[in-house]
Amino acid sequence: MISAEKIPNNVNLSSNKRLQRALEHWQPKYIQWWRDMGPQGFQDHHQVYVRTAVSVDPEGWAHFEYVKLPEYRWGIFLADPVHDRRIGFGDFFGQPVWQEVPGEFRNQLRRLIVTQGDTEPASVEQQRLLGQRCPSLYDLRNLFQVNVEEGRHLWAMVYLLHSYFGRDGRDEAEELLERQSGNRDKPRILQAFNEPIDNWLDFFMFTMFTDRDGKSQLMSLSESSLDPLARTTRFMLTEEAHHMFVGETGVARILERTCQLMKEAGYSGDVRKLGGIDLPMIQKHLNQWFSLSLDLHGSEVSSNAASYFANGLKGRAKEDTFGEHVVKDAVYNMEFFEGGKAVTKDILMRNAMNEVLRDWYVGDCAAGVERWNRILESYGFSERLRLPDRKFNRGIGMYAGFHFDPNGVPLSDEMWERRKYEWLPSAADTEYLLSIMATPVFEPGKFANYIAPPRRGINQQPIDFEYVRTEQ
Ligand code: BYC
Ligand code: FE
Ligand code: FE
Repeated sequence: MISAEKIPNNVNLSSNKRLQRALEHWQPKYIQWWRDMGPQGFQDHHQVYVRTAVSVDPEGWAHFEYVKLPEYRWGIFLADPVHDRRIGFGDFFGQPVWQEVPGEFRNQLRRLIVTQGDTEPASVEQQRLLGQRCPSLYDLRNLFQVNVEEGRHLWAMVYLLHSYFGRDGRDEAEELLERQSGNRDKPRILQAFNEPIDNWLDFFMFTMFTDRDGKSQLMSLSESSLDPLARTTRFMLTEEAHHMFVGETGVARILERTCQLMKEAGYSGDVRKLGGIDLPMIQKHLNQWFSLSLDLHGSEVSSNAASYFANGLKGRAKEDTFGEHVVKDAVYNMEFFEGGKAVTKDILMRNAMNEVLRDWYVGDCAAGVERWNRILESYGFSERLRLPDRKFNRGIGMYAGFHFDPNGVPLSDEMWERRKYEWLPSAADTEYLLSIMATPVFEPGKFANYIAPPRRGINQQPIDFEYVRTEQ
């Protein structure tokens, strides 16, 4: 009983001694990783008001309390099983879902789970220095909430690796703690997770756009025929909503403050002179994280994606809203860039599954940008934020070898080199952001000059609540 308590769970861990032992063996390594690579300077002397998942009950799955971060109770929670659940897409449509991993799909599934798992600790590593530059205690708490939950998402994937992939799975679980974001020799698997996030504008854009890739990928994995994978990702989505809330409202609050400063600065005034973040700067960071997150959806034409779909490993977001689920002969009318111009061709839909998911993702992002633009509108400004063209700044897929401006107009290499910092953050931009974030704000209810307070606090607490307490 006491032992089972070590790892909170709803998978009856205490009845599977082997698994329990394996996970308890991994746990201290995880804690060591958290101490080394997690939030710097906020390990032993701070109590953080965070929510902890304690069940999967939609009414009361979490509870709030002060904890020291290394003592957070990272647990394993799978959404409740669906009675008589059937495979929802691909070649095995209609058959019962799998409770074990079929031998023929073992490698593919392992790879998907490892790739998903790798992103979770990566993001914690990327964000480890942000606490020392926080704009408020409210934001500091939100950062740590996101961090501990990404840690829990790693636990979710490690549970699957240990439970279903034997020796290989255990080895993979170790390696998930060994790769490091941005490390030259042992980088994280996907590129966006090797980029630094050293200022809060990057953090908010990351949680808006990159956590939203988490949402789209988790939605497609939650359709999986491997039932434990579907159930664990379904529960992860519950937590993901808060991460995107942090990003969307974080940028919204910066925008609001920028609007106030624009009014104050007058028509030809300079927001930076007032210590704020100007609109072009916000747009550049949007461009950066949106394009990096488009890359996370993989190549437009992908035989990997076709095979994941055919085998029932990874479906479309909201698969049950589609009319047809086998998708054998259907085609996708795709734009290609050939000889310097756009041509469209039909390709088999199964090969276009990355693009189908990207379409869903772009729509979800566009709705968020619309909500931001309402702030500019309410202040009477005619400027608007916008998503850059999909071809802009791509490192993966068919546009990777070319250059385009945010309108999708092709550019020569030379032109790109000359102009790229009109659209992406330059070293000078980063330096400016770091300069206005150099002094952290730790006083309850106070906010850095470049960001407006939130509308309300967390868990019905007041805005000036002491979300993070320092121990003397
Ligand atoms: N960077 O057919 P292709 C989250 C590789 S975020 C580097 O295009 P595929 C979170 C690819 O591996 C969600 N390499 O790709 C957010 C392949 O390599 P090989 C994470 C890349 O396989 C915030 C080659 O290029 N979850 O949860 O169809 C905070 C060509 O492959 C990239 C998942 O990703 C890249 N961006 O699709 C915390 C779900 N893209 O075979 C957490 C699981 C591709 O030539 N992963 N490559 O060696 C997948 O479903 C797929 O692996 C991908 C790639 C969609 C990512
Ligand atoms: Fe996550
Ligand atoms: Fe997340």
